[in-house]
Amino acid sequence: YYTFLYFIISMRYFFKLHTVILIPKGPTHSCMLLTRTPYNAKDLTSHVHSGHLGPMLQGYDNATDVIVEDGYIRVVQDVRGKYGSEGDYVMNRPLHGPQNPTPVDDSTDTYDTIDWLVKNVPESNGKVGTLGISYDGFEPLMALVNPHPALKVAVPMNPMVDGWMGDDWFHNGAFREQNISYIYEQVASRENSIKWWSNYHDEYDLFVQAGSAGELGHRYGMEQLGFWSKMIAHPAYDAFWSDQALDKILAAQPLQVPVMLVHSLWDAEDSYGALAVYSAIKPKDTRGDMVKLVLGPWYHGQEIEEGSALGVVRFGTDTAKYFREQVLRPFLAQYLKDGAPKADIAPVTAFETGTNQWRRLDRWPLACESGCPATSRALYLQPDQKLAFTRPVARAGYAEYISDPGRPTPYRARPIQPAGYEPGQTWSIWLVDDQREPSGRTDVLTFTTDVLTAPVKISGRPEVHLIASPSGTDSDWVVKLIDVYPDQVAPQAEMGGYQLAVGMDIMRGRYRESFVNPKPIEPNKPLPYRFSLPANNHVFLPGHRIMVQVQSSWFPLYDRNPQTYVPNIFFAKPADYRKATQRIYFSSVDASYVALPVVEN
Ligand code: PG9
Repeated sequence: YYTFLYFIISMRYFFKLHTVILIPKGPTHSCMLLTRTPYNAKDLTSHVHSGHLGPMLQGYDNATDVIVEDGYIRVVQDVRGKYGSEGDYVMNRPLHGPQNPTPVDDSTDTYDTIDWLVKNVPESNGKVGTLGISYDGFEPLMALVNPHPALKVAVPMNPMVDGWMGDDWFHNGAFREQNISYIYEQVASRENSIKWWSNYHDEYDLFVQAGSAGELGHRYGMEQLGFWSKMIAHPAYDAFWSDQALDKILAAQPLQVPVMLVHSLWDAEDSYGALAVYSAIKPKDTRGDMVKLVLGPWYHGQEIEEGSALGVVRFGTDTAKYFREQVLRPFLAQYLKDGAPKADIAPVTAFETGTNQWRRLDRWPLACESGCPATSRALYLQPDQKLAFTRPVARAGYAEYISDPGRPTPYRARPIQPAGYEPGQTWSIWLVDDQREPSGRTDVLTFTTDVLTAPVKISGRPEVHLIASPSGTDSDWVVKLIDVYPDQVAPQAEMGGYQLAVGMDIMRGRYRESFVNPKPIEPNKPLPYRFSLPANNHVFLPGHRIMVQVQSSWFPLYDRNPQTYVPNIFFAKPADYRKATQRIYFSSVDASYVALPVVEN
């Protein structure tokens, strides 16, 4: 049974933040687990009206089994400007500084909240941990800037870290336009009461009919929304974005609070953030026990749900339950529960897909990721749609396809659902859609190895090295690394021939030389394009094949590149959108390849 308390906690400068505090009845001297959220604290803590915390906490952000069974005091707070909290709302409010001239941000609000909690919740033992997923994972990272002394541990899960580079708003400069509805609802009203609407069942049609993403926003009056206006004014990676990049911010901060970063290997929303922060702060962990990393075979946030499968991909055990009980629970207890033992947790706890084993690693990545010596196995595109670990020998070779912005390549089978979590929506698992759907398209190139006779184990971020030429003056390049199952998979027939993407990403060609200063592309000239794919901890098993797909649109998750250079694609005009002939080169002179972070046994 729990006491249900609502509090309005006064922040500096007299704003009050609505805070729900659930305290175990009976003797306590418990530690407090804090989540700060823009997604309605009341909703997150009153799932069902009962005196039992478990049912109340079901859902987003709550590792309910750990919270309830370990008797934590659960604190969930609306961030400034959302739902019950006063003040103005700013999406991922930047730290006080060039992007936020006000004296408050989520770091100061968290500090003030913790200060109030330890002074006003006598049932607590004075220790506070913070955890959260996604936007709520951004908050524990903000708390690490000038942390309150009572903050003893932080668990950012699938955190939003760099919205332009690889999290929710862009990937390498290509705009994730299906998130436009999220921006609309999240920013237009305090309680998300103004709902996005569309008269298209297939989101593909909604976005094609509108033209540019900026035009669509205009039709919905989104210039009234501060965040949207800033976003469309900053299409490149200028200071507006780089000043907010939390990996860069935390790289410049002292490491004062133990952190467990949690990453999902098939995260359709924030595939960049956790590992970027890990790379930034791990070097500061001189003791070697302050920064932990977990990589699970999950979709975005699946670590607090059921984890024995991800779509059709089965793992044999409930990987999420294992994480919560064997990793998260002892880690939190070590820092929050008086007298708890040191947790026996490896620096990196990583699930190895393919072999379906948890691995205790001493570092991440296991293999070289970028600018590697020959040990990083280059998988070369070859003539005749082949792929091999040997460099092409022919002095000339390329394949080409027509990229037509009027008929952009769908990122999944149509009708395209909204990118959301409403009943029936499968957005969360689209990364494991069968890639046979696109592999048969004439606007998608496919390259495949022979059947593997030995396992190929990769652990890190593969790096794409394309030599490519568009016939236009701008272009997007999408590359997918795919595990092709054998034609017959006895225990699971539906996996026969399945093309499972283990990593996919996009690069907007105008940024090939600089993310800050975009440039037109010289048409029909073979040029290099280099970008990383999301991280893998995967074994391509014998009997499988490895596939690489290449295409030039990924729609409507990403807005269309008009394929003619314009100053700002958000304002591209209909006449700017033109077909182009795309060439991918694979010769001894111009060799395209994917550098795999191979772990040699
Ligand atoms: N990272 C999630 C999200 C943010 C922005 C747009 C769409 C999704 C989330 O916080 O849930």
